[in-house]
Amino acid sequence: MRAIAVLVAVALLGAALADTDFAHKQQTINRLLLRINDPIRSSYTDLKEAANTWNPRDHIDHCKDGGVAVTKIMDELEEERLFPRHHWFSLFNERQREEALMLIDSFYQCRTFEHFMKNAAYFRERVNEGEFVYALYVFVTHSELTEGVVLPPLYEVTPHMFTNSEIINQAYTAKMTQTPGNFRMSFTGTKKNKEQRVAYFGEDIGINSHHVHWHMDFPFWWDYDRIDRKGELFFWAHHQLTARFDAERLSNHLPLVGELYWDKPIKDGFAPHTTYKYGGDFPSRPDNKEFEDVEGAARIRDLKVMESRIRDAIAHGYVVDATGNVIDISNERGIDIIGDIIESSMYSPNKQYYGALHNTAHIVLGRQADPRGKYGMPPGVMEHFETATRDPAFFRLHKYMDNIFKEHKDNLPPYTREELSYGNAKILDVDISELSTYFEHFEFSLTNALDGSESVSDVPVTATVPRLNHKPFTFNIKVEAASAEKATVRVFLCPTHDSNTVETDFDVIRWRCMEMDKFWTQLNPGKNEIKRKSLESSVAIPDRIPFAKLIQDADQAVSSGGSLAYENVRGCGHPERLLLPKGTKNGMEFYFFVAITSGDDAVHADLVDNEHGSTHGYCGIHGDRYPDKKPMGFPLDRHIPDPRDFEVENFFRKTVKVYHKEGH
Ligand code: CUO
Repeated sequence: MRAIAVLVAVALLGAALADTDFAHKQQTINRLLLRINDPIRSSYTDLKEAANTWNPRDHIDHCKDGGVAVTKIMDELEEERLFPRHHWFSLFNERQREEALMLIDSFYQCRTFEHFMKNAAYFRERVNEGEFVYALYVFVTHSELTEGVVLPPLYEVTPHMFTNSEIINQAYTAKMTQTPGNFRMSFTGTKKNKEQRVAYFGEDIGINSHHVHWHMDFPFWWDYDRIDRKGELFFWAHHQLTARFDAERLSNHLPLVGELYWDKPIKDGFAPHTTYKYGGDFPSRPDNKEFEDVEGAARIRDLKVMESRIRDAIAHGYVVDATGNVIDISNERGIDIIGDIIESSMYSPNKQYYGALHNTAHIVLGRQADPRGKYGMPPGVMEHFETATRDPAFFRLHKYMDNIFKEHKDNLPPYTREELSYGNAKILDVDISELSTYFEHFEFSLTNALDGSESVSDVPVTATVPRLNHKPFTFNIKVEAASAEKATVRVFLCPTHDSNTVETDFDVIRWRCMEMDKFWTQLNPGKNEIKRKSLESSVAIPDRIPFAKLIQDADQAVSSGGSLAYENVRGCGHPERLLLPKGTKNGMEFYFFVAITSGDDAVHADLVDNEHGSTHGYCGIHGDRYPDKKPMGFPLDRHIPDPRDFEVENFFRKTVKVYHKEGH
């Protein structure tokens, strides 16, 4: 996570800017996303003109596919078959997803940014806002035409999805009375609800942003090209979310999250206190709700069948593809296939047979308030990636799937001592600076939640949310090496106790470990000190750049003829400030576990000097292969029948405490 945004403003004296230089692209994306529910501002002349006078049908000769994709969506639009504007959008709604994908397809066929920009301006004013935002985010994330463009924080583009109805109501009042306002958001629930103690994690806007971006980097519907180890990343990113949630629970004296059972009531209810911009409140669910079939989506018994087919495949050690071929999964690549199957993604070898357990479960959980559609309720929080983690049932669902993945991992042979040892490195000690967490306040803009008018100026309206952070920390690994070699360093933090404060054995604990960092380093003969900062972690990203700052940077660069560049800004990445789980007053105990193995584990030759965007832990390297040849979670991903096998000189484990400081 080393490099943050770097703004370079170099005056290009007298040089006329091509309209597709980077600053112009950034400005265009900003403008397309500003006030998404309102028409494009008339002062944005290029875009406004395109929205009014450009007809995508007249320019199909510039499309890579001769206009097939754009014609398809234009036909649907003109025949009024598309969802209207001012209506909610959920990616899990099949028809809405189809429409969003048509839009993405049409963007993809543009050869130039200029062409894309005009088509985008045209559709922005005509298609459903949610579909447009989703399509634009996915396109900008993946397209070469928009390489380097930074997407504004989604919590400032569609604040309704990230904040409470109470705050939104206050914001509307502020706007109506033209009074600037800053409103304090509190987490949902009351002290009577124990789950409320960890709401700061599930409702954290950084976690929600990471999660929604993860699913934009790795969409389940993606079939443009092959994304490396996408199924395994689905397992790993969500396994880690679950492990991190569990650590937060332990720190708050709650038991580990229990898995969901289709035959048992959903223990925890949930009142989201969240409102759609259009479409009313998100539905609530009472405690102990029994699962019901969801009309038009799924029957509970079908979900059980999918689960048992997947468990059977794991027990057999193979899956059967759509044409009847047997695919061996009893190896380290098996997890990737099982990830594709469980989600399911387009890479699933047999969706017909194994179904889409995860995606269907999200819909089923999202609809339990109105399973027969009697009340015309909008989708639940589980039907949007940006809101799903708010519901405690999210973690129950993911624990349930995580246990299926674990079943597969536990069937694989444990790593042998030979596979774990690396003769060139002996870890002597690891020095770790103080580990402490605290709550702080964070302010973000709600301006885009409100209806605007070009004639009335905006009043500043913001929300302030409490959020967890930690003191920056460093660790220093002291290693003795025999020869000069490149090495792989993996660092994990694992809770040593469960909620009964009973120390459990390492084979149990390993599945609860949180990846802190992974990097490559050069070892020299003799004693080495490998120093690393929390800020450098390869699982995390820094705070997102505020929308207002992105607008200011781009406008300034365009008007001054300067250039603009941001380095290493990815939407996908665990928030750095949540790298450590919340500590306790007297210190919560963890193992700090370090494993050094050979540098041959590196997929790319330059990883010692180049971290390739530096959030590869949970998000891979964008557009490239995952950097580590070993399975994600190595060496803790497999069963450890004999703890002595882990006592190799290249591994090191130390007990540390994480403190929490109140009133920081
Ligand atoms: Cu991310 Cu269930 O996969 O939400």
